[in-house]
Amino acid sequence: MTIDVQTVADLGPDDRAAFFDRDAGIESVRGDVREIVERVRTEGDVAVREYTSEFDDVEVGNLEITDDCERAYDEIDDGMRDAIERAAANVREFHEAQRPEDWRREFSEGRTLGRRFRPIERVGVYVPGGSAAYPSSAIMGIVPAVVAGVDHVSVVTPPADDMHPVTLAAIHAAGADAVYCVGGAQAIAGLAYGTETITRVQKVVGPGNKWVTAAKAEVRGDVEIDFLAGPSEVVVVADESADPELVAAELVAQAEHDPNASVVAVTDDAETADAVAAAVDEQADAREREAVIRDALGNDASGVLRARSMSEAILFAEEYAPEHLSIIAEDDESLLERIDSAGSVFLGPNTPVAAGDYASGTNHVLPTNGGARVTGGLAVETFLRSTTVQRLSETGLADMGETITTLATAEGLEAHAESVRSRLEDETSDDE
Ligand code: HSO
Ligand code: ZN
Repeated sequence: MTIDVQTVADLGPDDRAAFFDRDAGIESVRGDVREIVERVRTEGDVAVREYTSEFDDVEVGNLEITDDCERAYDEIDDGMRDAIERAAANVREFHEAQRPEDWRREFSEGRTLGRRFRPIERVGVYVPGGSAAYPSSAIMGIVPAVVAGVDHVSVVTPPADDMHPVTLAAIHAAGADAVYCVGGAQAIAGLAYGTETITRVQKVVGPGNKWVTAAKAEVRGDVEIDFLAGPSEVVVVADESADPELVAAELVAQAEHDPNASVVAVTDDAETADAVAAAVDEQADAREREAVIRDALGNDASGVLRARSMSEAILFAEEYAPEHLSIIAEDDESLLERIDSAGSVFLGPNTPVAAGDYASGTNHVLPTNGGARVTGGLAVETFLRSTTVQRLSETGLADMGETITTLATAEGLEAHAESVRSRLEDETSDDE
């Protein structure tokens, strides 16, 4: 298969929509998911076990596997433990730098306002398992919660006859408090509503397949969620200075995640576009997950594109609002200035997306399907709630008295106005 280079300017409205309105594919399972969620909500562990047997083909003994994670951590080889610890340390360090400080400030005389931040008490993290076991996602989901100071971090991860030891070890290293071997929609429902075994949480986060994502959409409202994180996406914006092999490597890497992954290269240079298309084809051939990669490359939201200018290329990336944006171009910082919508940005030829996927320290749980237009990825703030605090002095209140009473009267809320007036009157009589 050879990959055709398309021209941005020639894309019709339907082609553009295919790039910009990517479908997370959750519609197809919505009905089934609703039923699973409802049964877990009303029947608890019995339903969890039944679905686990049906979908994962595993008869689980203990649903809780917290101790198994500690054991796996002790038993994996030293090199693996070091890799987990190093990645977790970098993620911890970057997230600690995000922790907001409580603050107060006097905005005008006698009017002091501030914000304080407190962790959510109980959160649930979904850690994907099965054929795509992701120890890295355990670190990305759990560490920010721990850094935020969450009291109880529950983790759910799909069961298997042989649970992936590195995933279990990473869950332990990241600092989970309780771990349950349950996956899919039944796991999300268990966290959202609680069962005899699973502690009910206040917020559910983490990436998953379409069942997990549809279940998060279903329980939203009864429990907080982070956002809907679907199949991986990358847009690489490249100019003629970029090495086509590196650009292609970025596309092929994210394509190997999922047949529904979306991967795009966009460049103003015709030769670069042709070379990237050829390199993608060649590299895909050499990869073990070639079939997955080829499916992803064939998606309507994937492709190698030629723009008339870098300006057009960067506008395309902005409109795409990708999960990952890589800029490999001479003027990368000024191109970045024109980007508002991207989950995570990777600048320069030495910054592969895989660095952020595993170990540089940024979070890899990021909004897909255009979610970057309205939200960022998992962060310490995801696990915090904020409270505002104020104190007014007599002068501070007097200064605003008329403003408040005027507006309160306009709203027909005389008692509001009175609660202010009575204080101001007290103050006048005190002064006399
Ligand atoms: N690129 C994925 C995260 C990941 N990559 C995990 C490797 N392992 C997020 O879109
Ligand atoms: Zn990845």
